[in-house]
Amino acid sequence: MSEWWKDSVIYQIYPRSFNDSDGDGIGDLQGIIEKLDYLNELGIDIIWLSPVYDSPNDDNGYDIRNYYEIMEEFGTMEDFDLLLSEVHARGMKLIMDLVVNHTSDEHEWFKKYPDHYFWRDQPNNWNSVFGGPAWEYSEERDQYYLHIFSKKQPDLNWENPVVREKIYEMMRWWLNKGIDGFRMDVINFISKDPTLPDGPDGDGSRYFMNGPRVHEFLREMHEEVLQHYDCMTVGEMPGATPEDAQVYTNPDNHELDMIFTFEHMDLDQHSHEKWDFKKLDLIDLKENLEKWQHALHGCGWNSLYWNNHDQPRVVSRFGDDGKYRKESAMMLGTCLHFLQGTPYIYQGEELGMTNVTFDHIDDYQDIETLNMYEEKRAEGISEESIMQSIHVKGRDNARTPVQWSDAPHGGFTTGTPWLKMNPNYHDVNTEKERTDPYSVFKHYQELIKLRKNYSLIKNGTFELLHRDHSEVFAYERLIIDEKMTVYCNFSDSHHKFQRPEGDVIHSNYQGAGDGDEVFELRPYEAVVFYYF
Ligand code: TEU
Repeated sequence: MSEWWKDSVIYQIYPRSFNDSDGDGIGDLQGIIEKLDYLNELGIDIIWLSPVYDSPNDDNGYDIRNYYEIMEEFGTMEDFDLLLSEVHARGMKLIMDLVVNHTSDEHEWFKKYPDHYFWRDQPNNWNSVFGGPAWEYSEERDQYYLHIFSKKQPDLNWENPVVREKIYEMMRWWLNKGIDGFRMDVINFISKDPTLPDGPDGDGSRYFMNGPRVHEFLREMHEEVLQHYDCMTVGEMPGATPEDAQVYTNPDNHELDMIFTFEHMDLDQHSHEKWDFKKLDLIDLKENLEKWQHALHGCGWNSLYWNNHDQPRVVSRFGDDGKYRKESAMMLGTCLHFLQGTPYIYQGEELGMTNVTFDHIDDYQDIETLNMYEEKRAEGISEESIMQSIHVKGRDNARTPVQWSDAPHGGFTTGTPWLKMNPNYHDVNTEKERTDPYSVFKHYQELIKLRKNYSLIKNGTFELLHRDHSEVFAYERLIIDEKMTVYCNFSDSHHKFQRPEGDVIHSNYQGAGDGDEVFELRPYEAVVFYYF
């Protein structure tokens, strides 16, 4: 089967915040259908849909109550079928989120089958990702159950073959409908050390990340399900190293097509504590991406992303969301899209959408943010300092609704949005972006086209240039007698370099690369030279 995902650009939709068709303030499937022509115009190939299954929404759909039903607020199964056929009619593909490390505690399996989960008389010392212990006491059973995420997300016990078969059956059911693959939520957490030992300082990750049977389970899933379909898979994998990724994504191993690493997302924080942030050192980022480019070249496959529904907006994070918002949003796009791998665009990234700074905790909705707030307040940490962390790192930064126009609520809804809009929607919205000749949207359109015109981007080797430069990320892509040189200025300073060979094929500035011997990079300028 052809590896079509290697030639594709993927667009992630977080349905709750994408487009609301019925005025209840929550995005829905009909809302997505209304915007398929927009996505087609952008030029993307594949849509990744964050969970749309029936859910009590403790974690916005990542807590699934029924894998075979659509969440009421999002529509019906008929709406889903229509969405799928409309996506296919436009020559695009659709992949679904597969959340099978855990279910909702309201899933019928949790009520009926204790052996599908982890129950113990005594909990171990693990902490949950969303704060507090990873074990919840049930009076009914007089036992504790394991939940690595919220207490409404009990972990499934993959040691039980019945659980695995039920999951495979559900995957077949969706693939038989014609979907084109899965993004697999924390899929490297599915195999736990069955003795569930205590971890250092309550950190159990060494006993559940990349656990003892994870490769066996994924190979079984491939054999039982995936190999029978022309589909793609991407595994979300916190804590996966390049060496792990080589095993997961090497086609000879029959596991997954690619994974999401977290390494480059964790560079602006101290240790594993996401709220303990520090300024990104660009050299760390360059060396990290270099490591991944080299590790998977010729033996696996990278996914390329700056953004998703869990991460702050990249233009605010690694760019400049003030004076150079447009320039830096474009530069970041260029920097990522010329690497080897499959690029992911998260909704609104193509507009240069930014983080938000709501003043009050009541304006936030995310469980991780709200739990952290409570915990830190109880520890006596100041309101001001907690709010600052939320402004920098909170997941709701990515979840404010997509800004379609200058109309009330950015044209997202005629009702009241479930999460407040970013107030900058008057300046940043799709209508403006599509008419403005200098726009982030048009820049992304071009990036997507360039990948299709130059196979070097897909196949070439990667060489980091100017390794020790702390403000410029430059690299070369090479194959036989073709070469691309990419220069990206991550600062508002001017920098001069010797001009590489070739013609300028892409930039975010007029007159980029001008000069015989030497050329200048202006603030947040990106320029790509092509030589053959
Ligand atoms: O995220 C997994 C994950 O590790 C995140 O919790 C991440 O550490 C955190 O968001 C950083 O702030 C996946 C989903 O993408 C996320 O939305 C879910 O909340 C989580 O799994 C549980 O399903």
